[in-house]
Amino acid sequence: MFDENIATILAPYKKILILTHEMPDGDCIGSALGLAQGLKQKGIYTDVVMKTPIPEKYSFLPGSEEILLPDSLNKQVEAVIFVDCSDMERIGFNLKEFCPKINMIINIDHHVSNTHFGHFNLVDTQAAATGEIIYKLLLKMEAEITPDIATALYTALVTDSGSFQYDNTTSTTLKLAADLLDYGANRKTIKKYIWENSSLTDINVLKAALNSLSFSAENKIAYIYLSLNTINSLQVSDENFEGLINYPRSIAGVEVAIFFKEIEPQVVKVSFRSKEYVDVNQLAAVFGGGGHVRAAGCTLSCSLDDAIKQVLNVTQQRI
Ligand SMILES: [Mn+2]
Repeated sequence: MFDENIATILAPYKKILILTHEMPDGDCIGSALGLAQGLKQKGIYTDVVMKTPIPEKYSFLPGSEEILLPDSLNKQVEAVIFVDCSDMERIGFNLKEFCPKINMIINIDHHVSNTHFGHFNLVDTQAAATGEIIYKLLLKMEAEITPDIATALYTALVTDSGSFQYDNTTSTTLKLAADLLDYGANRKTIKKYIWENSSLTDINVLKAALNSLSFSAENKIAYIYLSLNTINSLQVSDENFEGLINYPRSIAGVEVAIFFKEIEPQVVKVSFRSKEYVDVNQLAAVFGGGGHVRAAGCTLSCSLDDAIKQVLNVTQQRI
């Protein structure tokens, strides 16, 4: 954690980049937009850049229409804030290639696997969402928490905490969420866009995923998988996968839920969730990935069948 005032650190820079991870989720989008609006009040102008367009369900967030793709990056930019990224690779593109002049890196995150890659690192692994850290930072900067900022940060909190159900939810999370409602977070709109907005494709992907549901280790491991063929035939985009892993996770007696997704021939993305005792951050690290104790991921370069075999093997040893 750093005590320096972020506004002072950033004051010499004309334009600052805010970057988040690939396949943006509610936490990184809400955190980035909330931070951008807070900094703007202090005369600090930012470009929020993400590798891919945000999922449609987050399009209600004020400022989301101004999010840029890496192609439109300002090559002269010298300062960058990484939001919700455990390491620099999480942004999904080579920053040095796009912005060779970067000389100030600020890292704001809550992943236990964070590598403290910044010149300044604001990493709080107790925070349920990066949005919690951004909120505290904005208060410290004496930014005004507008209804738009409150909506962005509430979205970050409510999505990364699984609607305040996951173990990362603390009394602080709930207190901050209550504050954000008082500041005018638009809870009804958030609810409508995020949880009452499934497309037919979402449901077809869910059908295919549930069709694959399998068990291991006396039903303590439950997993689902989607092959590249299935994904192509359903014309799926990244956002259709969100939340699928909660189905195997929700089954009584299951400790570890795993979702295998073949994204290219010989490339399989794996997501892990655990309930009580298996540290899936360590589990994902075996395959070069990471994340949180109860939620993590990794990517394997092999066939879907091989990925399932290898990952189940390692998981079984930890059950
Ligand atoms: Mn997060």
